[in-house]
Amino acid sequence: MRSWAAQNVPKLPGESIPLSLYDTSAKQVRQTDPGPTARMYVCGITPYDATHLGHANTYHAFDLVGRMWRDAGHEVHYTQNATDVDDPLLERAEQTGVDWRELAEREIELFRGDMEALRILPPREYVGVTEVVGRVAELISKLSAKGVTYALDGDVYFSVADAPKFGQVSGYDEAEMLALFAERGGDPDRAGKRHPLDWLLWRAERPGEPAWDAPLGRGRPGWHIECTAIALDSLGGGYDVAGGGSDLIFPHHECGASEGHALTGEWPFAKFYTHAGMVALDGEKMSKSKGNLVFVSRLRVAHDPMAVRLVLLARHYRADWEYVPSLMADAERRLARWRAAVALPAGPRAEELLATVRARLADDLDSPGALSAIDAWAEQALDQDGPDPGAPALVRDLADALLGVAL
Ligand code: 5CA
Ligand code: ZN
Repeated sequence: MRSWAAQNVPKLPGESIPLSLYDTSAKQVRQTDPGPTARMYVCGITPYDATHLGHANTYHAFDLVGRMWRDAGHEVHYTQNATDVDDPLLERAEQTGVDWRELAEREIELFRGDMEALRILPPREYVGVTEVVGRVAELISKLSAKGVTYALDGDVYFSVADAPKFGQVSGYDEAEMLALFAERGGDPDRAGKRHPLDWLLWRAERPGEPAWDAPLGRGRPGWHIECTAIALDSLGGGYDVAGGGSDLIFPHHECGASEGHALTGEWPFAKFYTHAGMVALDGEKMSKSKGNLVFVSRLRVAHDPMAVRLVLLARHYRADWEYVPSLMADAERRLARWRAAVALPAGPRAEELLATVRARLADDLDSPGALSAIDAWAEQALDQDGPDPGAPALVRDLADALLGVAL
């Protein structure tokens, strides 16, 4: 599928710093250690409604990961999916009388525009599930040949009893897993399952639902296997970072990791499982199903998109936070101050600022720390001028390259 347009990323002088990130699976911050090409997969949208600030928070976090790797001289192979066939999309299409393909296409196009406006660098591969159904079916057959699946009325399940590493990504106990499984698309109570946590790999055709021919029988993929298949084919096992919001820790990334393990024999399937916090509105997690949404497409028209980006940067990516309109006003003031400072003919020397911003971001993406450092430089520049005619351009470049903020 077509991705979106990339902006040019300025090259920065001086020494880069290797990126450390929190790994949910290890429950600690560790240094990433990619090869010449860093490999990252981030779970994409289910395109049945417009991009909200919660989505943007997640894609923004992993954009910072890619920017830090680029700064350190790595090529970045970034892959993202779009869940362009799934229950909530089909339900919304049915409710609104729109063809599900049209709905998905329209929302994906809006998402591309939102990502471009926020200057989020595009994935190298942007893959719709409908583009790879045959391949997903093939991998499910491969899992069946390994004896880790079973059929139930034409549907195919992964048997959790055959997933020896299950639980190692989330670290959750069984009670917690059961509760989240039910809440997030699982079917713990379905009669005939061997274990309540067995998860669906292939859903046999139901009347009125889209289906594809496959040796397994006509049907469509379950949720988790789509990301395992796309990541595996695009990046290979043992890739550097699997990302998404914290609502994907379980069951999505847990199940995906076990699928990857069964298919490749490799553990961990991704070296880091990294998760962004949840953005809330009016006390509840922003979600399409609840309808308490702040749409990026509206915010970026009413405000400078760079101020929207600064709202996201002002929070640590792993924090859960609540959106209130005053955050937008704070960000607009900050943006105006920074722009005034870099418009000066000279400023305080900025080499040290660059080192600080790199160090803050290298430390598990401490973007609030990076913003404070730039605030201090801007304040000094505006209050006292500075001797260095090259400083404003350097600050402009570092904000652009490392934070994605165009000043
Ligand atoms: N298509 C699947 C992933 S394969 C999916 O979860 N789609 S989604 O549209 O529901 O979410 C897209 C991304 O945004 C996911 O990474 C999800 O974790 C993240 N996300 C969803 N809601 C929020 C929120 N309120 N705050 C932060 N991130 C969120
Ligand atoms: Zn996913």
